[in-house]
Amino acid sequence: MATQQLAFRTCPTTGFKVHLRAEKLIVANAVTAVVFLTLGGIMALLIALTRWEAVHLLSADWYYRLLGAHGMTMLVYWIVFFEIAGLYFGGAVVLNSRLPKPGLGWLAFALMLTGAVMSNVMVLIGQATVMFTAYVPLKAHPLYYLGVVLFAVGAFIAVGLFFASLVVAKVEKRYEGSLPLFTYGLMAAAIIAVFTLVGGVITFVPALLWSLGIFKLYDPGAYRVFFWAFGHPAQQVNLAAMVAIWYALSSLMVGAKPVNEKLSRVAFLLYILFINLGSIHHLLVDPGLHTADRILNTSYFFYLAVVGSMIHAFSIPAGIEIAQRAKGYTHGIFQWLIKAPWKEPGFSALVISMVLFGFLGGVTGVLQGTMQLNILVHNTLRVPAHFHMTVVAGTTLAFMGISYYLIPLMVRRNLVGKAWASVQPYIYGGGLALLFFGMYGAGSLGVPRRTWDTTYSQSIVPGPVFGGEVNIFLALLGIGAVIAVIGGAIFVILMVLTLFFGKKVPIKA
Ligand code: HEM
Ligand SMILES: [Cu+2]
Repeated sequence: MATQQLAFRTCPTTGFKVHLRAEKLIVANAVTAVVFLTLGGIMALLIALTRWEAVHLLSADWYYRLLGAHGMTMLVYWIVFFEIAGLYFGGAVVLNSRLPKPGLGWLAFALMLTGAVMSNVMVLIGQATVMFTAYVPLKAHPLYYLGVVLFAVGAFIAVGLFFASLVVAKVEKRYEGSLPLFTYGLMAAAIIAVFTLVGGVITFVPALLWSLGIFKLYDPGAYRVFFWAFGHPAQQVNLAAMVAIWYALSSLMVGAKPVNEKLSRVAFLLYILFINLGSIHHLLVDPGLHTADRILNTSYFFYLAVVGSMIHAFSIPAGIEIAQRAKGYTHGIFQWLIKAPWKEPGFSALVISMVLFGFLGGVTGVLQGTMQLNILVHNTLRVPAHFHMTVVAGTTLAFMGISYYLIPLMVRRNLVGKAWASVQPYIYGGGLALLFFGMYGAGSLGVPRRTWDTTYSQSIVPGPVFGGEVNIFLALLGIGAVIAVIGGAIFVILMVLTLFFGKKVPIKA
């Protein structure tokens, strides 16, 4: 039968029945994600080389434009396009089922792409220099907000399609028992995505009307509350998707099983139930909220979600250890670890992602999320230090790790440049760790984030504000960024080479 008439093919590697119309959507979303990752990476390099005082590359105008564009391109466009690809994969392919109404998937894709391009163009032409958070009263061109809203609506449709695919798989009896843990984790991410996207619309529609002049006032305090109803859970979508991928990679790489699958599922449930409580950690310096709310929330309640992460943090390494020991690597305490497949990019990406996320991202997040410390470090470089360990070293690296397996499967070509792939996570992770220490050190000395002029050479503050030691940290930031960008570029190049030149895998019905 000709390829066009086939509805499904059988994947020769995994045995999955792959719905071909879902496959096309997965490839389109994943490729678009990688394009945004590339753009975001170029912007990252330019802004990092500006923060490195000795280089101080960009003009102030371009630094602020690219800062905002980098934040949106990476944290929203790269991540969400990839997640949508992942949702279609987890909802249709992993369940040996189909994606209902693929046409809606293309509508979602078109809305998301239009929105992303529209908002980024507005930033690049200098009509929306509002940075990632677009805090009111900073005002952007109406098309910027419209772009963000279109993107959110598109993503909403895609998430709806994922839920529909779960229903179809259940009704058509494509799997037995409960959902596989990977898909279950993605479902948790998708549930969180629903209220995230609603939050996005509540934030940005009024901003659009305000920018159009229809609303005369948009209260900055209210905006911040709305914004973080979107911005905080958005990170938990990434968190849940990342953890789902951790489980998938640990199983793919060494055949690990969760030690107690029910407990792992409960941990995902904790995310859904309690993650929103964490939103207040973004508002700790806001005068509008009562101190009691802020302290009670961030010093007590939000740990309930942290408990979820702690469960995964013990469960996954334990699963790996058990699987390795079962293979006979029982000598001493660490033979199981030494004999792990360190050259397999999926494994190294998994471990580096877990270590950097947990020890640097998680720990700094829990610390800086307390009222007392937050008052000191708010708006310093310690904040981006923290979140580059969560969404970059954690989520982005995990996404890269699974891409080495998922993208070749979906484009039906063999991965090109395996040797490069096996060093890539180390380069990317190593660069990011340096970036972290640079940002963290400078931030601890009080250097603000989001400033072009660290030396205050142009400001009314007389004399140097910081001692020379901050320059060491800012240099570390710059050097780490260069290394991380090289690591990111290797990933992108391998994906592009695979897409165009990878050895073709013949299609089987
Ligand atoms: C090679 C990788 C990367 C490097 C070197 C890098 C570097 C930087 C630098 C230097 C800043 C500016 C800090 C400041 O001056 O305030 C920044 C901001 C930011 N980055 Fe990255 N970054 C990278 C990847 C990513 C990724 C993958 C994401 C998201 C998934 C991300 C999300 C953000 C966000 C949200 C901001 C804040 C934007 C704002 O303040 O408006 N970055 N990054
Ligand atoms: Cu948050």
